[in-house]
Amino acid sequence: MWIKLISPMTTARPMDSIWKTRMAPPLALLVLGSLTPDRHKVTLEDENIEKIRLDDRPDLVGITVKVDTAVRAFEIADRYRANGVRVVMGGIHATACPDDCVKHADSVVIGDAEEIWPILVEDAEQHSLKKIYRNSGTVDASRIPVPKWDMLNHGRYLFTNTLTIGRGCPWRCDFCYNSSPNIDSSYRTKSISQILDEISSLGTDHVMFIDDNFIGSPDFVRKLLPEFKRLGITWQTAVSTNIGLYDDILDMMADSGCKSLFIGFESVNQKNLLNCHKAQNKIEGYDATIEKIHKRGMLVNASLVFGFDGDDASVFPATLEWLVKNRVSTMTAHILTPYPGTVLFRKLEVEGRIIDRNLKHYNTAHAVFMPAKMSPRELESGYLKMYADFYSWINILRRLPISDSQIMAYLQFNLLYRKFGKQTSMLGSIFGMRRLAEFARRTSYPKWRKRDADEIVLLNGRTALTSLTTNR
Ligand code: B12
Ligand code: SF4
Repeated sequence: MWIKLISPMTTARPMDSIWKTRMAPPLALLVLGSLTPDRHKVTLEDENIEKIRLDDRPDLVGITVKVDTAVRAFEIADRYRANGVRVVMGGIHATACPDDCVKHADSVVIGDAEEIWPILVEDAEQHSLKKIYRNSGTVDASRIPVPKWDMLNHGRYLFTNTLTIGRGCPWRCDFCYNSSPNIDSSYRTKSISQILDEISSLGTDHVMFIDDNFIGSPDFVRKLLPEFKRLGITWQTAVSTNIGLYDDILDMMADSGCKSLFIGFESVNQKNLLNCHKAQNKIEGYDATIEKIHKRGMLVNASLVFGFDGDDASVFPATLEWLVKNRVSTMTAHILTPYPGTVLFRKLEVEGRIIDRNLKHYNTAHAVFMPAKMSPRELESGYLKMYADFYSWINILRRLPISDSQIMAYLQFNLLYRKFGKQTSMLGSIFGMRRLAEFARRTSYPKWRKRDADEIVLLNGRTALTSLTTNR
């Protein structure tokens, strides 16, 4: 069979450039590529980097669906099905809201693909697809394969060095997709050798861990980090705010090449955090946590959410002041968004506060619900002003890192990615995103270089060559 996998167009926010939409490939589809038996041909089209064909006739189309891409995913699916091509949907939104997707697909996969995809492909071959596929239990992380990286046009993406050390998160915040009943967010890690093999398959010593929460198991991380040190990699990841409780892990992170941490602070109002069941975030510890990270030479990317019931218009200047005071390097702001399926969605639905059901607007740049203490317009304009103020010249200067070693990475993110992102990303289209990313890494992290397969095998000293030859 010919199986075509599709990633539909992301709905960019007003401040996003193509750096964002071409940031990284859809890892899920590369995983599906690896899970597909060799006798089938698998191809990938990502609408974020290329115009996709809709008039071809694969035997099966697989679409990954996120909330902001759902509308486009349905259009693509309807076109194919009108031509008699069978369509399967999976991914976060398909899992949280299978009933919406099933109207546009022959089959919907609920949850991880590792157990189901080989069964589904066989059913497709036998022309006996079922409407819904669901895992028999939590999928063990040992089943997660090395993604099939050779399906990609690497030059079109900013980063092709993404991986996870596991799946899930120990917490269940009301606004997060992890609070949806269909999402199996139980925290699981891959084995250390699986992770090292996956790092090897990337062919670089700068890697980005895109886990929900890298410190989901502090004990596991304590065993893993010495291996990173041995490999000599440079890396980045996302952690929850309780990282501030683990001085030893912070030491090990810095020592093993970690350069920056993305952290969901979400709000500087404790009541907001308690109301959305994000009780692990303790505001009184925020400043000390940031200081501990900075002292160890790592940057902080703060993720913030605006529009909680405790937020009035004063939340914007108060949060800005806190960010600048703590010299937070980068900020990703979001308007609180009730992803369908989450606890937050159900709460706002019951209260009759959902005012916009166009899922294209669920990209965290729109007020799709009625805020408690602001008008939707005030929330949207406060959010936009927050970006403008945080990335103003004066605040970029006021937030300059204390350590010289962080300055290049700081300026690149603040100026080239955020402030002048629309202009600089055009260079990426001309010269290739990957080349510019390599330039950025060389200047930010002087020790960075590409590694060839043999060198990585020597470093890893185990089964890496197998992964490289079979998966690249
Ligand atoms: C990396 C990442 C990004 C990257 C790269 C995105 C890309 N090209 O894929 C960047 C930074 C660009 C990004 C951007 C955004 N992101 Co994002 N992102 C993630 C993150 C952290 C990891 C995704 C990932 O690759 N996971 C690893 C893969 C292997 O897991 P997976 O996708 O779940 O796939 C498995 C199954 O779901 C299933 N599956 C998936 N697709 C398919 C398809 C078929 C056919 C089948 C059978 C199975 C299947 O099989 C896979 C293997 O088991 C997730 C959080 C998360 N843990 O998922 C958020 C997440 C997906 N992002 C989210 C959001 C909201 C966004 C933005 C809108 C944010 C913004 N304000 O701009 C944008 C735009 C999203 C978009 N359309 O791509 C939300 C989506 C919520 C929702 N209900 O859909 C998430 C869940 C974060 C969150 N906690 O809220 N994101
Ligand atoms: S800590 Fe982060 S990833 Fe985990 S449930 Fe909360 S918001 Fe989601």
